[in-house]
Amino acid sequence: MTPTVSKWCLALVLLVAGRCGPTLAQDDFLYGTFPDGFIWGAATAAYQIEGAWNENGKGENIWDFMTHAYDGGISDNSTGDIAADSYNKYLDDVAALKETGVNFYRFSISWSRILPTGRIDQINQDGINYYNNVINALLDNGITPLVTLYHWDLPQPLQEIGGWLNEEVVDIFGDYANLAFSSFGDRVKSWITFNEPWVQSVLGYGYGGNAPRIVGSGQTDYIAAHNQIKSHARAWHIYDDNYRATQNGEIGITLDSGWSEPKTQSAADIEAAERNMQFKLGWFAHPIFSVDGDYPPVMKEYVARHSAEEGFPVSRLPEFGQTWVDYIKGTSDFFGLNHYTSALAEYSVWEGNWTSYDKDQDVSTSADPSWPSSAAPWLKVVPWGFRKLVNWINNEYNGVRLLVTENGYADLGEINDVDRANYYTSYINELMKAINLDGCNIYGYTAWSIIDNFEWAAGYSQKFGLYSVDFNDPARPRSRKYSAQVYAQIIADNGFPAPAEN
Ligand code: GBH
Repeated sequence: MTPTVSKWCLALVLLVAGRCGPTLAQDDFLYGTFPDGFIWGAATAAYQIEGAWNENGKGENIWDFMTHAYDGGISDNSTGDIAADSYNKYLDDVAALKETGVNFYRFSISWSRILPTGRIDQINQDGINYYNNVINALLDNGITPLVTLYHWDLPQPLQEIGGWLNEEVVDIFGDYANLAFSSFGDRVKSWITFNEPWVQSVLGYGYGGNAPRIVGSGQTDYIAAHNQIKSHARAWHIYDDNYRATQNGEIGITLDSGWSEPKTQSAADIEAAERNMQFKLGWFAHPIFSVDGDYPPVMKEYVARHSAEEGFPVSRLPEFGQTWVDYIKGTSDFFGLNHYTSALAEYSVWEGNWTSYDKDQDVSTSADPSWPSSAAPWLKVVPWGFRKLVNWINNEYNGVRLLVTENGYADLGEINDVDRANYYTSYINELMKAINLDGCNIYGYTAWSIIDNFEWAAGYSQKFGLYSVDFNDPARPRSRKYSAQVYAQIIADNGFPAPAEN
């Protein structure tokens, strides 16, 4: 017996040393596979792909309105009027997904397509039919639908009553969610309420680069976020109360976050990086995923102090009150994470008598000049930041079940997209380290995006697709890129098995 036992012990020691030991440097590639049952997907969003902006009863939304304005605010003056024409060509998208071998497809419903005014009293049956067709085509091809209710495309009539600044929209969103659950929930078992409420709040209602282009950083962004968090909780409770028992699905939220690395090892920079994480991710995650609920204490403290210094009678950060804190806490069955890049964070006091979300943090962020860039200036390639981020989330929110709902790379549209393929390989490898070496509770990964699409304020100037779309051809043909082959191989292998020794 003894020799057998020691042989196993030795094997175990070697295994542990080889995997966790100091021999694995930060950027070293790790061979291995993901746990059995790990799920793989690819994503899109309605406004970015569908086109058909006013066809068959669809109403106008805030992106239609913004891009049609005299100064539409899009870098190449484009719109999503036609985009990839997925309203007509969704079967091509399903074929691409099938060829890639994904388990699931994450797409969003255009609120205005099924409720042209945003409100429940006028249902557009053609819109319902369209999503039924998409869902049924996916299921026929063995692909599970993962549906986002809100990916930034608020119906314009709701903007006219203030959009996310108006608390009435909380119940109106609840009605929309209810319609989606009752129409599609017999087949859709995974729901995401909001995609990246940070972006909707900070860019849409703070700095104003995204629709609805409201400028009021440090004020209106906080209010827009507040009402989106309440709306999320409202939809979760509607599902939990009325659908969960019969439909047996799950419902969560998708939050975006980069990783904030301290610029130096000074205590001030280490604290600044942590504070930056709490202001970005904690702002939305703490109310929903923490034990106590509510906004992060450090965020409440900093916004209150800055508000007082600026002469505001009360903090610019709204308060939930205990009833809402309790109503919001615990309202996500999984943690959806969108991640692309990292930043260096340092302590920095912003002088001046104006309000801003960034100023409230006493932090400045920058990119390390050694980090490779992409065609999107904000997107630097920092694979190790992904591993640190998911570890931070795992620690902060008690091993929460995490699904990566977006990750991807921008270029100018090459078919032989080696940089994108390398990005996917290195980022997915870091994710595997977080699971296999660090024990993070992560059950799936989603590539952004299956096809090239309308990249918001960057229009069609930046491409994220695994498949290219020819936007100059009315037929919008799709072609497979090199990265799609690489991603398909990772999926087929469930990771990166060591090459056979011979
Ligand atoms: C995601 O946002 C979106 O969910 C998706 O729709 C989008 O296509 C994809 O990423 C790729 O961008 O130009 O300096 O103002 C990711 C988070 C936050 C990244 C806003 C771009 C703009 C930075 N995004 N950020 S800046």
